Amino acid sequence: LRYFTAGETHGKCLTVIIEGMPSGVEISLDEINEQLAKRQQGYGRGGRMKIEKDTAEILSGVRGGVTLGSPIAIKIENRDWANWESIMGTETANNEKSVECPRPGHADLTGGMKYNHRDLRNVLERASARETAARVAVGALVRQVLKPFGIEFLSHVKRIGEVEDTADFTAADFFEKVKNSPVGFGDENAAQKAMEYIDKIKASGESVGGIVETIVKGVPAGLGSYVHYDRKLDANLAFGVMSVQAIKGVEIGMGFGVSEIPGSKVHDEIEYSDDFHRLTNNAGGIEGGMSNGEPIIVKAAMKPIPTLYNPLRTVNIDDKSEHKATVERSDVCAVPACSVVVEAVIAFEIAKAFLDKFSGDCMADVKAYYDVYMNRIKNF
Ligand code: EPS
Repeated sequence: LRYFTAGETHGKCLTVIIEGMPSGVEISLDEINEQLAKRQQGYGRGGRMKIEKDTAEILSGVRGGVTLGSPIAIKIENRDWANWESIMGTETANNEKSVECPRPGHADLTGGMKYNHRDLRNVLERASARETAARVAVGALVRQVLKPFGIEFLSHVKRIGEVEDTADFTAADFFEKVKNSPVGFGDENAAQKAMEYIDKIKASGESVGGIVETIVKGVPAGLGSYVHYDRKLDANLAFGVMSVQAIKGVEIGMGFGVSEIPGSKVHDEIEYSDDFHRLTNNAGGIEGGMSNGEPIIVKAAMKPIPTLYNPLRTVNIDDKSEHKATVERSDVCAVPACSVVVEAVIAFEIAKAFLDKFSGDCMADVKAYYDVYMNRIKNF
């Protein structure tokens, strides 16, 4: 399973091609569009989200709502293109919105040096997190392979700047509350504080990051492998999550916490009743690079978006004079959106590991392999 994305933030559209989906997967376009809409929401987003209404158009690889086994192409239009056509046209383009003052923290400067772009717009157009809309579409598509096997994905925001949501995600109504929270929190009081904090940050011309957490339930033991580095599930999850714009840290299970306490408090004791399971889940569902049957828990830290309305110091790349960084319309806080994106890239890595393990050209074969394997390990 693999995919490619293409598209500039103010270009005509985002395009993605997904290859390696088995045939016979029932596809709901509504489920893809639901995730795209979710990515657009959240307290602290900027003006662009008022322009866009992200919807996926499936161009190939699906017939009558069922995958054919051939590559699947998806298009997401940029409504803002109407305002940028003369600047971003592929045939003719003017320099009206050229960028010479790179934003600290963005790809602008190094990207310009590397690709020899004197107009740094050529860098930011592709480095922008707009590209994550395409990846959300991929995640929403491939998780439809996993759905019949009872694998589900849940995400929430754990922190926005100095405000932490300490509520327990195992509480019965936690994710119902998350769904209705403008900041993706499970605790309403903490959510209120987070929104006030975002208002304060916005008023001071700042931006803010946070921590998001994804929980994957129903993953069978044995995805990934201990035998080779590039087959380790945790390594591939970390790769996928780190590849999301603005992510600076990834933790699995207890994460960095494992460095602070003794082994007996870290490792999850094993019990047998009907099947093997762990008494705790500090490992976050992964041991030896393999899923162990417990929920997979991944946390990611997002840095504040580099575009500041009260910009930082930088240098004009043409005359080398001291300047304030370019102010490009942006979001004050995109952490709730980031939780949707992180969930999507995790869905892709889990689907990839699942189809590596239960490889088949059609869903009937995938299901047959799955059943044989599950039966065997049940009697282990
Ligand atoms: C984004 C669209 C972009 C940015 C944001 C993500 O739209 P525009 O640049 O037109 O405002 O809001 O991109 C960034 C945060 C960034 O640093 O580039 C989106 O669709 O998510």
